[in-house]
Amino acid sequence: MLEIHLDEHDIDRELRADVTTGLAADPKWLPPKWFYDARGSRLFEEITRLPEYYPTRTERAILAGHADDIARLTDAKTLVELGSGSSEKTRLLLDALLRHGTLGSFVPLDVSGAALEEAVAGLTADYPGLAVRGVVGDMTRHLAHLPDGDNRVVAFLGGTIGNLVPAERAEFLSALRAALHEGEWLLLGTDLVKDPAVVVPAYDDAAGVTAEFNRNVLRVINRRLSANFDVDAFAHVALWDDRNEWIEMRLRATSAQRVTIGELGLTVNFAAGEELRTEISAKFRREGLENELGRAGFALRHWWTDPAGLFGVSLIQA
Ligand code: AVJ
Repeated sequence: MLEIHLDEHDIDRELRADVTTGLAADPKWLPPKWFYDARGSRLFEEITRLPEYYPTRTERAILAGHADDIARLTDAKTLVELGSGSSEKTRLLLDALLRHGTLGSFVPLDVSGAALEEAVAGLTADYPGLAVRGVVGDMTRHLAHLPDGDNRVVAFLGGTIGNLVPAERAEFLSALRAALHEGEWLLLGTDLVKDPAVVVPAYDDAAGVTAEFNRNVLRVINRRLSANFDVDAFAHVALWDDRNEWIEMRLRATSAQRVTIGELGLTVNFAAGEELRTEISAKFRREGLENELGRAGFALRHWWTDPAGLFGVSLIQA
């Protein structure tokens, strides 16, 4: 079952607004959510299997080690997953929560109706007795539409919270806190600050998959807005911003480019060497995260990492 708070028309309007604003800005930027059409989602899946990209497998191992703790500590009746995508790691949690005996429903929320439909169908077949209800929505805007219940656990995994800049994060956490009752839970995955020699290759892999993923945003704009970006004239850039402690992905025009965006009646010029920012992926420290959570009215109750301290999973209470 799918509940839709966001349709193709809303998404189209949002894309037009983002492209209009971002390409007129100096420096130019585009929000990372536009990477994920069918091809972009496939490329991201491929990234998660790269030797350099540690976050996915590390988070999975942490969850595998603590899923039973999470079940025991929360007594979750409803599991909500934000940005669920393929819901693969979710199964670890569902299995543990069902073993524990409290779970009755699962609510994945994602912007992609197609991905969600597939996930819901698979989960409904594999978990008879579990009520699975997909919500098509934007996790930064549709938190108020989460189904009510008690003992809800909201999972936001993968480190995706790092795609938000600090002000957006504060706004997101406050909105989520407002949508929860006191005592309910947030299960949050955060990539951690570490040696740039480890983190940079995760965003600039030897096989060039991340470069293709990055350039995919230009293909999305070409297709959806009748634009004519010469995709191969943009080089992938991944750099560590030491002050902000985030990875920044950019696309650098390797020569001067004039791009027309047919649907917007817009022409955009890039100087040779000009960069377009396509993603930030912030890395966290426990203390900083605890402070941010506190300001939003949350308390960090449990903190789990892998032995090398690459990735953090925290269990947070409203
Ligand atoms: C899915 C947002 C967690 O920031 O690591 C992977 C996306 N970007 N490689 C991340 C991504 C480049 C990923 N998140």
